[in-house]
Amino acid sequence: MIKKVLIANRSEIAVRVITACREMGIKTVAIYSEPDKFSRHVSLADEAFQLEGQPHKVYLDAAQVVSVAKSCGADAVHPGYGFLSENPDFARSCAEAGIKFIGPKPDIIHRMGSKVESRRAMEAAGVPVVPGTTDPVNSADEVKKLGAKYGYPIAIKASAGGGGRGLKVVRNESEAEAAFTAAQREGASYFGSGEVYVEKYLDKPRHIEVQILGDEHGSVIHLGERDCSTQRRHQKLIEESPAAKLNPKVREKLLAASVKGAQSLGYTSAGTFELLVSGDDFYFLEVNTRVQVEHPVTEYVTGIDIVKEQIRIANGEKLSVKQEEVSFRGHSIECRINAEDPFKNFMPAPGAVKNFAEPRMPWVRVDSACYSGYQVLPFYDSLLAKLIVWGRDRNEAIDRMKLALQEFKIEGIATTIPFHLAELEDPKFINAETWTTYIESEFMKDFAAKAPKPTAPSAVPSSSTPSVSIATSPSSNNGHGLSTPEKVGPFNFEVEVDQKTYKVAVHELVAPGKAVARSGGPAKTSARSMERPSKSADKGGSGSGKVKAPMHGVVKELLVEIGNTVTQGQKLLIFEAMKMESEVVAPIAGKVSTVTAKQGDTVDTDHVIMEIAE
Ligand code: MV4
Repeated sequence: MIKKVLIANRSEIAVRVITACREMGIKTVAIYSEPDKFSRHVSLADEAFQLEGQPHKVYLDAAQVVSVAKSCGADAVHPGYGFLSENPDFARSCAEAGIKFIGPKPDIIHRMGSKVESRRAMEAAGVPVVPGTTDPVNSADEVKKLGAKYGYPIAIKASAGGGGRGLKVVRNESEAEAAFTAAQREGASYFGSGEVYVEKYLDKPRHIEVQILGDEHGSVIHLGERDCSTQRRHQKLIEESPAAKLNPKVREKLLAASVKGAQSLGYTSAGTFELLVSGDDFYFLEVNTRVQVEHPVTEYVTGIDIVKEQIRIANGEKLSVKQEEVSFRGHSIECRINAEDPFKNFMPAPGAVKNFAEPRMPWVRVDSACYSGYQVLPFYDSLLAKLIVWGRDRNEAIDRMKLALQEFKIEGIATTIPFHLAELEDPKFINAETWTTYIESEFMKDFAAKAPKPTAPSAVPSSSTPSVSIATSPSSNNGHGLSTPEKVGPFNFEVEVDQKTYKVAVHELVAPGKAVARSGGPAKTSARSMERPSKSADKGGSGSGKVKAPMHGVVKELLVEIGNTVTQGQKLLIFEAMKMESEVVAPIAGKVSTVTAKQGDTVDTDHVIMEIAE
């Protein structure tokens, strides 16, 4: 029996797993990077260990994680999502160390990591796949032949890909060559494999996924579907269950097909079958072998705790329910509250959260590791909180979500709350008529006009009012941030350091009042962090254009080299920060005179990546 779980993750999902473990009487061990020492996942766990290494790399350090798990006596590891969760080698090395990996078997993770392989497996199991190849495609000529066979548009996809990377749409024969090369290159550089395959490209599909649970006794069940069509550049923003306006016959078929697919794999643990739905047709896309960010909407409509099921399954126990005992009730919606500015192209907005007050309402759940005084770090994705509501029907859930968003106070940084409020008023969303590219191709066009205006923050004390932000030490377990009074202090504390006692007065962090953005509009973060990459270049005195890193991040792709002539606004490089890619464009026309970074380099805020001479 599992007695102690190491959570190989951070932030909200680590908190979520810790909660499930505590409920089951299981001890928990957190791991953290140095700057993550104030995260709630650290203070909530029974034990916590700081990992050695760079903040953006430590949670990926399989060897170190296994070694910590061994030395602290953990008998199981929960990987959460992202990081090591779909790394078959990590799952294997846990097993070799005698530690249970809370997830599917390593060979299943490995097989599903290859899209070509998973398509083949699903085709063999009789699950519909998008028309296309189940063998890798090796030349642009082959791509053209397939274009003629299936009819354009077609998609070229990296077999090792996921999310949107390595996906290229080919609309006619003339685009085949470039798309083939680009998909191969992206596959090789992001996923270490240049293997690509071809599918018919579906126009305006919905993205629907099926939650699967399988145990080691051969039972596989589904917990219904989720619609995740509301997303932007492959980042999901709103998810819901059930999928609205889905033909009940189609629903029944796609749920049954996913269960059949999972059974054919001998799938164990929680998993998600991703599908594209177009009219009454559905097609298998990929299997995600982890617990997903959006699992709470399924928990709300079924009442089943997916993380606890994962732990029971890893223990060798049977699923706690049979398929016929799973009942679906009402409707649930999740909004991802990200530290991003929807008024600035969803630019990541790391910084200090000055006030974080969750909505307190029935049928509302907030999954978050955030609290007043929390620092959103630039090294990780920008998910601040998941806001999840339940309603008897979709309309009630939408109304509840709108109120919860209005009541959610996050001050100090920009968030996606204004986006959510606008989207929930959108007729296309209300009528469930959206599709995977709707947000970027249509909704965002006049977003600024329909969004609730973020009010300017009233007198945020900067230099005039001294303020101290206190965060508890990692070893304490006060669960800070669980309930935060709006109006704080000054409170007087006595703090003991090295056997000396100090008197510390803690003042309120943010001036309260109605004028402070209720919906998390941008307050005063550093001007720099709010800038878009396209504006992040200064003009030097002599007319040279300095192209600076907009924040700490990675140069993903250089699109020009020294000596190239560029026009103003031309794309120079792809920059990645907080798991988001953005394009950096030329501030002026001229010649690229210096390039100080190569592809894959990590650079600090304001590092001059290139200079352009007029
Ligand atoms: C597609 C598609 C249309 N036709 N495949 C994007 C990410 C990767 N997981 C698969 N993706 C897509 N594959 C065919 N044959 C459209 C998408 C797609 C998409 C899929 C799921 C969620 C969001 C998406 C956004 C744009 C495109």
